[in-house]
Amino acid sequence: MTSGTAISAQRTTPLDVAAVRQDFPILRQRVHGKPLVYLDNAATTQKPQAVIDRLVRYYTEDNGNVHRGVHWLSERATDAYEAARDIVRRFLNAAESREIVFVRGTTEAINLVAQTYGRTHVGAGDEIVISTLEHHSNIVPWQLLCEEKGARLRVIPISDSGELDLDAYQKLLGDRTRLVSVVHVSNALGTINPVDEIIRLAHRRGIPVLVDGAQAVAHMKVDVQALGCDFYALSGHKMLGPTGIGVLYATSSLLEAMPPYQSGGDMIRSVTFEQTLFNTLPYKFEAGTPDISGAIVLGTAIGYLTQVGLDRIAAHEHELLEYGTDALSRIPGVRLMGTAKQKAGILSFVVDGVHPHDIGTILDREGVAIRTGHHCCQPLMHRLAVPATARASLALYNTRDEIDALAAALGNVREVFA
Ligand code: 7TS
Repeated sequence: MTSGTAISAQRTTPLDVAAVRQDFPILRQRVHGKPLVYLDNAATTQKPQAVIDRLVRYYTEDNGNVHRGVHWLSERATDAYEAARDIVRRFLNAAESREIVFVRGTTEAINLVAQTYGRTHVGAGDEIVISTLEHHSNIVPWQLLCEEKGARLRVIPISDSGELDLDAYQKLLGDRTRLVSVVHVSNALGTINPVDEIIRLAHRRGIPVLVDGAQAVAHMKVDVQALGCDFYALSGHKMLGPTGIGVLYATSSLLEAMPPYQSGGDMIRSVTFEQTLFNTLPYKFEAGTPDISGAIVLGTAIGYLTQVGLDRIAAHEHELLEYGTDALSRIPGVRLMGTAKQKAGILSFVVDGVHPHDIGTILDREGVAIRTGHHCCQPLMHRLAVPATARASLALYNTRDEIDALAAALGNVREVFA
């Protein structure tokens, strides 16, 4: 879409969910004799046919190792791999494609920063600021680093509705703060954090900020330059792409100054037994044969998301969130967890007298897939004083009918335990 008219049409025309659903073959399945209602998108999203086809086509026509052969297939695979990097760059609006490092996922992206930037910049007595909303993958790497260095983890508290306390955040920032690392959208509660403000406040003191974008990029437009973040992490499988591929965005000045993460082939310029010179960005951080097909297919997934339009996806999911919030609030005994004003499509809840695991099992019999448990956010569960929640998480292909199916199945849960 290039014309102004087409772009404004994209903003105003609602998403055609029926057409979108046609693109996702897995959604046609029946589970236990019932139509599949897939509401576990925060764990992983389903894949459109275009993504599946591209994966098959890669191994049918394009497979070769990248950056090494002069032969046709190697060049073809290299071109597609580097084209995918540029698709990611455009998607995130990064300034340069060398700021896009392919990794396995958000977890690896955060570990990379902890092990490279973290190990060179954090020392005894220094502090790293995270928040109560973080996934374990944005807690444990910092905890390990702090243990190694004698540094301290500081945690931004939240309100009962699941919003960050920005006054407390400002007070946490000090001369010893070396990094702020916060989630963009909470996977457990759906809270959309004011990351622009968080970054602005950190940058006033010259502190870099990492944003965990795992739950944001498939649901809203993200512009890393507009945000001004220093690092942004994402997972391909949560944005219609395959598992095993993800991205670390970092500004080129930071990446240049960081030591390599893993070492071996592809990340070197020259090796002697005495000395190794590292490759240029981003290859310095991509040791070994990467997930070539994963990166290429992630490019296809991004193309799909962009074509449908992230503004339309966000509007559709917001409408469903409101519909679902209303539907669940009417069910006696259901208590919604996380009622932030700015929320993405996540409905986390508990049901009086029923363990979340039992909710999940009963819903599964109705064909409704949700996740139950602590969602890899045990400190957050502790703060909310619940051991676990049941969580329905939305994506572009979900419908009001599916929310109705969730609400009806939840009615059964209470009958079973009445
Ligand atoms: N950060 C957030 C906010 C996440 O939601 C997840 C995965 C991760 C990081 C880790 O991503 P990975 O792709 O490296 O594993 N969240 C979930 C979830 O909510 N249910 O299953 C995985």
